[in-house]
Amino acid sequence: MILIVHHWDVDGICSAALIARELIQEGIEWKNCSPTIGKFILNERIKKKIQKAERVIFVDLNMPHVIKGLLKPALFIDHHIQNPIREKDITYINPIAEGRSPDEFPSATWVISDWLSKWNLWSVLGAIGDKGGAVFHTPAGQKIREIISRSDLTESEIFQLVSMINSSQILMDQKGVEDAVSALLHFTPIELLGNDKWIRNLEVIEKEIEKVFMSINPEDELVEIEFRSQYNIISRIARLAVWKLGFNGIIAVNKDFWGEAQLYFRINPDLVKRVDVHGLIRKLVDKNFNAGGKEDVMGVVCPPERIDEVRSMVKDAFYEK
Ligand SMILES: [Mn+2]
Repeated sequence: MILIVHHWDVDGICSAALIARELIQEGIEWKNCSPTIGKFILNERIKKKIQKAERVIFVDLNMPHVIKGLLKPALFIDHHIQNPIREKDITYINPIAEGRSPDEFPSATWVISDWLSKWNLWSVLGAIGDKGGAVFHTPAGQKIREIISRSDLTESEIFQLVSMINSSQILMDQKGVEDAVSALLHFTPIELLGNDKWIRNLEVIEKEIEKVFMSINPEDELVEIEFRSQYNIISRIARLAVWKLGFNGIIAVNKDFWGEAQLYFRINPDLVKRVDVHGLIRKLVDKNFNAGGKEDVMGVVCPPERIDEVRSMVKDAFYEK
């Protein structure tokens, strides 16, 4: 049996489906699983599954350390920036680590499709899942448009399907993530758009987000939102506030995400010259916070009692104090 271990996001799920379809065609028995949502380690459950497998295929998992001590043949396919893995019995496929441009390979699905010379809608779903609409303006954009135009779906239906496949991880539904691979294999894209469970998931997510937005003051330049949710909705909330509602900045805080606090800070892209988000991330990392992001967005996970310290540093950065 071959075990496919994949990321819990849309790219990971579609990458696993691309690999599984090849194995099915070869008549090879396979199973799939995903590490605990949000945790970049292999828990005991996965380690046991790996022990039982003859070979392992890791897809879209930015955790090259999993190879250490594996003791069986593996294929590691990724598109994250990494030092290339050179180890016995490990086949490593990552064009980005070999020096190719991340724009050419927006997702792990793209790497797999390129490697197999087989492209389909899953290749596109993974790329849009990872890069959003921006992927149309990359070197991969042309091919993505071609695949979409040959498919039965419109562009907006494809974005809808990406949200649907992504819904399980937002709701922290581990089994939902793992079952999604079989769903892709067994149903056509049109049928998937009618997947009852995913439709209900999206409704639950929308309701949770609406609840959070009820408390905001539309006059604020920097909107502050505080809530408690077991769902991983914080990045969607930050995007909605800036991209859809037009706020210049948002600080969103989930005070109790499975015992930890999450903070997301996003600014309007027009403000990236004024507000130094990279500098803020550096300051937080210097203080041992688990912070990461880009020029217009930043996320932190920390113990709840330290969240006010983060919040005041974010405000200082936004108001350039
Ligand atoms: Mn990916």
